[in-house]
Amino acid sequence: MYIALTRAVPRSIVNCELTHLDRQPIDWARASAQHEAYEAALRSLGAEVVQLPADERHPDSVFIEDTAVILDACAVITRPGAETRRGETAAVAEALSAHLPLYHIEAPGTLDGGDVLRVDKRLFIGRSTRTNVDGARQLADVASQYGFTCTTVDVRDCLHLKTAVSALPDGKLLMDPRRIDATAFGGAPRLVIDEDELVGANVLVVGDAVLAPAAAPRTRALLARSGYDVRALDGSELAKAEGGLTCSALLLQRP
Ligand code: CIR
Repeated sequence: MYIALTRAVPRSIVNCELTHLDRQPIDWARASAQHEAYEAALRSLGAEVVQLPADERHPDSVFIEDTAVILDACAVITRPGAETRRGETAAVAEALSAHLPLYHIEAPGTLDGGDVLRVDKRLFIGRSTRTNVDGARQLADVASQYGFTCTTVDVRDCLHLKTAVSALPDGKLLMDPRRIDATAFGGAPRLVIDEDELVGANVLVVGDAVLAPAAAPRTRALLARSGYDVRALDGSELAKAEGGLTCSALLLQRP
């Protein structure tokens, strides 16, 4: 049902960008093993995983989500907010061009895919330290041609919009309202993560399954009690690079 585009973990991940966390040693072998388990989980849910080779020149290139936004009938190649990440997009554009027509965010716009939350035909676009007003507007211009309604959301105390809010399989939101302007979502139904589990708000939805961080047991219990099919995944090593579970894949619906 899905093609999941991923990218192997480079050894240079130890030099990743950091915004909200202090640098801690990252064990490449452990990060790679967790990434392989992540890919295995995607396969077990019916996805075909297509892995791009590691790119040592770009320490954050495993976080492929930030390089493109998939909108069913097209993809938008981003212009990442961190200059060190701009060179990541070329290989992703080449891989995606086999599947979809491409649009590109142009300077002075910046946009990271981690700032784009899709709920059916709505896009919520985070304004963060990575995504600026011009980048958000360029994405909205493309997306509106494909029938999407776009709303911008201020991101306060986290890297990306999706660090603090995810959409569950039924469209309900899972969020940490302390770190974003939650009023932008109006009265949309929501679940609030456990307040001590900052990583709990970023979950990866594949069909009806919700892949949630092993490090957020209370949020997982809340999801299970609410009737979701929750699977725990350990992403602790890449979390030291400020990556959550959505960051390491781009999901394309198979035609
Ligand atoms: C960065 O700062 O760009 C990387 N160290 C982490 C990117 C995580 N990506 C995401 O949340 N979508």
